[in-house]
Amino acid sequence: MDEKKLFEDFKRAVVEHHEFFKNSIPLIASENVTSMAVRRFYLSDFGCRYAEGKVGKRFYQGCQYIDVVEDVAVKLTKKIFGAEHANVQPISGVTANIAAFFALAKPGDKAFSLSVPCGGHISHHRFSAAGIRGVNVTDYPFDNESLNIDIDKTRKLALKEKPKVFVLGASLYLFPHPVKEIVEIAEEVDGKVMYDASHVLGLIAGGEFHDPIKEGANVVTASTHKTFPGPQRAIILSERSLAKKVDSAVFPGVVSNHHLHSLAAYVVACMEMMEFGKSYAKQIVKNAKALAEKLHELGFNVVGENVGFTQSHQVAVDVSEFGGGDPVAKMFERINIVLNKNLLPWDDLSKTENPSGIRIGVQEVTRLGMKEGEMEALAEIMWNAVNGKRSEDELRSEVVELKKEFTTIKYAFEESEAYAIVESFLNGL
Ligand code: DSN
Repeated sequence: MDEKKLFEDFKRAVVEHHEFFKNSIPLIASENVTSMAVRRFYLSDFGCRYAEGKVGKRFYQGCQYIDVVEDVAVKLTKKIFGAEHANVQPISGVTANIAAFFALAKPGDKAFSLSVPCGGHISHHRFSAAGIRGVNVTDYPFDNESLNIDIDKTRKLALKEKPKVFVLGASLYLFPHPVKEIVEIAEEVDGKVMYDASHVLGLIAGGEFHDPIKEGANVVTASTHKTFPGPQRAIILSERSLAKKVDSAVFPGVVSNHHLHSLAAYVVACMEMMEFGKSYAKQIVKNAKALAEKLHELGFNVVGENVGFTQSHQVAVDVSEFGGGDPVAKMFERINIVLNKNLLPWDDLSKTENPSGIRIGVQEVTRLGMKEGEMEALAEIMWNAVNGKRSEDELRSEVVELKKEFTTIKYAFEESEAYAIVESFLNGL
């Protein structure tokens, strides 16, 4: 092994990764950038510590201040989302979903989830969280016109199959799911509704999407780093009656220690969303709509033409006519536009390698300050790219030029303010 070469490769990759993202338009719908204030906490001593168990009931000494941090995280989470109970310990969305399935179902129980082409996340299925709990999953009937769950067919199927868990929320998530209607069906068959809000958590916090808790979901799981611009971890919200089951499914079920530096960072992200969440979420949805409309006007086959394209941070485009999602996503990467290929509701799983679609998320570029004008400019570059109207070198230069003015994080506290803000906030609690 040439260790010197490995180290050189590592150094180069670190530098070039950061250079690439500085000069790129990031459109992966599951990512976001954290503020410098949030990042400051990644480096704190909390990241060197352990805190197994509950606040005030730990298995390690030295947790008295960590207890305060976790208590604040729980209180802010309950306040932002109007939840009776919050568990802030899961270290990822999949971990949260495994815990939720353990809290809500027994091995052999049935669940309804959206198929992956219709937007369901892998953890809603047998090859991940649902399968780990031994839950048997049936796909919801889906309506490709309204791009949503077909309620009448779902009700008929539910009365026959009597699922214990109805999973809502999605990875390809353009329109709010019919939570109230699914809650009614769940009540008829004695099931529970588990809503995976990972993608839209920031939109919910900002009041720009529906509110699954108000609409009756029993458990809400969510990662905290997509439209909610926090560190990479997750939360579970639930009604009070499920609190014990959720908590013991999380610890000792799926976490021991729970990454305390990012827990402290999450508190700062919560405070930022309480301050800036409304305006940030509003601009995200405006940007997604503006991008979808311009892409459509230029000639792209944007998904959802008859239903207004999107109500979230996402836009989906069927790019079959340009060779499919795989070559198109790779071509965009070559010109510094970063997005992913995506199955669409009319694809079957045999198209996983080269699905019909691409998925675009505008939450990160919005956080960097882009508005409707930049969405239009971006759409033009994308159209010229798929039509080969300019060379890739020219298009890359246009991307770099467009990105130049958008390299600092908006809707956020300054790093220099972070400690003072945390202090004043804690005083006010
Ligand atoms: N797979 C991620 C997404 O892009 O939706 C979520 O974990």
